[in-house]
Amino acid sequence: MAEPYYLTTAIHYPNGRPHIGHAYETIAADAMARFQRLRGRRVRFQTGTDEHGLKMAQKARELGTTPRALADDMSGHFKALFDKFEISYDRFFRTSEDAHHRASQALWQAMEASGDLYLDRYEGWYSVRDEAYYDDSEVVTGEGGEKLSPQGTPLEWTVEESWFFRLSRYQQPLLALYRDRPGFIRPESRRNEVVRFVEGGLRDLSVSRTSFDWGVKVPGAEHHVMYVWVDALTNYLTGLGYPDETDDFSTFWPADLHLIGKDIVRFHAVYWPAFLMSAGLALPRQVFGHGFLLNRGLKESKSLGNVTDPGELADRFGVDPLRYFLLREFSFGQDGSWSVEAIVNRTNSELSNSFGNLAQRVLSFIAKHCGGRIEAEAPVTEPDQALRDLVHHACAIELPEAFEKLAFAAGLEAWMKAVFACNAYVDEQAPWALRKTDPARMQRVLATLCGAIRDLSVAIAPVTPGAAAQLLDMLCIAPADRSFAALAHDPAMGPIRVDNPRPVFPRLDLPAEAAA
Ligand code: ME8
Repeated sequence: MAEPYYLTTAIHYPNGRPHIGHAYETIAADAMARFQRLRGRRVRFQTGTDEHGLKMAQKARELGTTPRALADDMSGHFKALFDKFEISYDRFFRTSEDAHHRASQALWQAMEASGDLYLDRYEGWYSVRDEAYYDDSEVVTGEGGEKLSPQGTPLEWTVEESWFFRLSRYQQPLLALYRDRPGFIRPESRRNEVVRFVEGGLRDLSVSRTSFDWGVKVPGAEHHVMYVWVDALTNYLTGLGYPDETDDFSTFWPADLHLIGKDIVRFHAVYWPAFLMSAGLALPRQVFGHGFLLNRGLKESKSLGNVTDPGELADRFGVDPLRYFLLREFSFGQDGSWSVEAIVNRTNSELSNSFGNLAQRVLSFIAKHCGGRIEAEAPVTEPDQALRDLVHHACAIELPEAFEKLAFAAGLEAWMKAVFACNAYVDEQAPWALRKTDPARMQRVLATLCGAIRDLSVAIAPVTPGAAAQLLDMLCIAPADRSFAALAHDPAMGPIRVDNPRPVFPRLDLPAEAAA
């Protein structure tokens, strides 16, 4: 039985349309999900929308609609975007689903049964934008004297009756967790931040609100709704059928990976494991906090007029090039700055001119001059073997090792080096010239290249699924042979057939506004 692998993205606030940061995170998670499937694992991949809380309630009021109508509308935009980007989720989760209310209440009751919930009064700062509480020590004073969070979001002084979670009890268990499982929080810099935060002491956490009702009702105290992060985090359990003892739950919990942005690491690496310990549930294996995307170095915002619709970028540049760009250009744990020039340059130099051109030249030559068939009988020479070894090492070893650590850019760099090596081999072996002088050797060279293109296509499939599938179709590779295990078995490939070759990575033009 294949080893299970459960990964999740954050669930996104549908208080507006999706932005490029949402696309970035979900594309990375999708690449990981596809990668694990190609490694033979039984993958469960969940994404979705986080629909409760004050932020949603306020936005709906501002728009003169209800939170539910806003969530229905915007959640649809997220789903449509993810479908456009070929996100292979198994479950698109919405926290307004009835089953989720029941699951959140079950988790609550489990924490209550452990003696970790008590009723008191909350007095302190709250940021609606972050849906987060801040300690006095974290508050910053703005230029006009206004109180701000460390992220610069506005704070309101909040006083209300509230249920509290005994987070303070979990300081030592959490520190032990970080110590005993050093891979629990990644990358290292985020782990260090969390350890410092927890070492500084933990205060009990306010986990319910009474001033609005758009949320999950607290069992037995129905004028309270749960703090939105309590129900939001529970989504990872509800999607598997919790609290029922389902097969999905026993197969896939604990999650292998929660993939999230750096701004919400505290919720996933401090609150979430504490809730789970309290409820007696197993802890996820890893929380990875990726970096933020900036638009030419700036945060996107309505006031700057630089908000980009990721769907529009996909229409202009193509889904596969955009996915490749986002994972290749930036080191995944760190922030990155993108621009249309960078997308065009990266696509043209690596996908169009290098990989796409290699595949197109080789496959169309075989179609045109060899009747679409190759039976390489000439012996394998040293340069052929060297190329095979290099490509195989990059595709079957270096890229997988890097992807396993979410080092997508490093994995793709190894892949790109193999593409360059193929192009150098074409130049050196000059198969087009061999057609007249040594046709048997020509067949061997073309066969070597087809084997390389097959390996390169399988390895890149998690990142550019559409183009990779087209190339593998053109090479007539059976679906069962499109996996990392197949690469290990057959570095040479048997008789080769090429069907209907066509370019898969057209060159992009710099858009007029960028060229200007
Ligand atoms: O935080 N670049 O939702 P969200 C990269 N509902 N990633 C970014 C980004 C950017 N510019 N901006 C945001 C929430 N993100 C909660 C999560 S999970 C139980 C609840 C990332 O819509 C952000 O870090 O504000 C988060 O991982 C995800 O997008 C959703 O952000």
